[in-house]
Amino acid sequence: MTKTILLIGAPVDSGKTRQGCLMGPDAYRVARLPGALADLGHEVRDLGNLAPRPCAVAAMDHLFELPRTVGWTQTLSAAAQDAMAQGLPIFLGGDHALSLGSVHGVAAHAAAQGRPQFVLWLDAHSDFHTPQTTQSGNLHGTPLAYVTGQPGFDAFPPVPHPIPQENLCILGLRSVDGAERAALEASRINRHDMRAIDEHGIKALLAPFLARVAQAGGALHVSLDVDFLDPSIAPAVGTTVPGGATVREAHLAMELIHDSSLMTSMDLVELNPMLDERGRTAQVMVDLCASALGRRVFDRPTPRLL
Ligand code: 6HN
Ligand code: MN
Ligand code: MN
Ligand code: MN
Repeated sequence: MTKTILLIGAPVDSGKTRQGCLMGPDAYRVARLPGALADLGHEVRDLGNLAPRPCAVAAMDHLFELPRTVGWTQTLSAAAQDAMAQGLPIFLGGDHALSLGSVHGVAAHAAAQGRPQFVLWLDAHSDFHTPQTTQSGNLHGTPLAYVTGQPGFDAFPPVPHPIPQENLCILGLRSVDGAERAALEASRINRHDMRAIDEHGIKALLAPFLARVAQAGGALHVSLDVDFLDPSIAPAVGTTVPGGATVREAHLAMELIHDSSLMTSMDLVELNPMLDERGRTAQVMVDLCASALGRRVFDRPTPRLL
C-alpha cells in the first residue's frame, strides 16, 4: 500500500557533547532516501529541516544543553502532531534527543484519536535515564523515561499521555547503565538484549510484540538508533558498542515491520557523518528505511504474525 511520507529534518545535536549529528538529515538526502522511497511508489514530501524554538528554561550544570533540547522538544512535538494528520513522518536525525519531541507528539496524536501508542526502540542502549540519574549529562540517554512519564523532566513540556511501559519494546541492548538497569528491571518494558537475539533470532522476539500492537489497534513508532547495528557495518555513530545487529538481522526487523503494516511514524537517529566511511552508514540506514517501507527481493504471501 502506498503512503504519503513526510521527511522531517531534525538536525538535533544538543543531546550529547560530541558534535556532528546536525549533518545527518542532509547525509540521508545525499544517500537518496527520498528517491529510494519514491521508487517504492510512495508519495514523498521533504519538509526540509526544522530549527528549535528559543527556550527560556534555566541551564543546569550537570545537563548538557538543556534549554536547547527543551526547545527542540517543543518544536518536534508540534511538528509530529501536524505531520501525523497528513501521513507517515520520518524524522531524520539528529541525535536521539529528538525522540523526546517526536514520540511526545505522535503519542498526543494517538491519544486524540483514542488509539494506544506503541514504540519499538532499536538501540544498543535503553535511553531510560532521567535528568536525575544520568551520569553523562547527555539528554539523548533519556527519551524513554520522558515519554513514559517518569519524574524529573520539569523543564520539559508536560506529558499528558504517558506511554504505558508494556507498550514499549527495546531490541539490541548491550550497554545499560546501573541506574537504568534497576529502573528497567522494576518496569514492564519489553526488552531484549543481544544475547536474546543470538539465542532466539529477531523474528521470535519481534513478532509477538507486533501481534500485540495489531490486536490493540495501536499506532507504532519505530525509533532506529545507528548503534543498534554492529559498528563494523555502521561506524558513523559516537556511541559504538561491539556485538550489534548484523545487516540481515536489521533488515529482517524492517521487513517484519513492513509486513505488519503497523508502522505509523519513524526516527532515524544518531548518524554522525563526520565519523562515516565513504557514506556507508548513511547508505545502510537508507536501505533499512526502504525495507521498512516495502523494498523486497521477492513478493511473499504476508505471513501471520504468530
Ligand atoms: N543513545 N547510557 C549512556 C548515557 O550517556 O546515558 C549512553 C546513552 C546513549 C544514547 O543511545 O542515544
Ligand atoms: Mn491521523
Ligand atoms: Mn539511543
Ligand atoms: Mn544508542
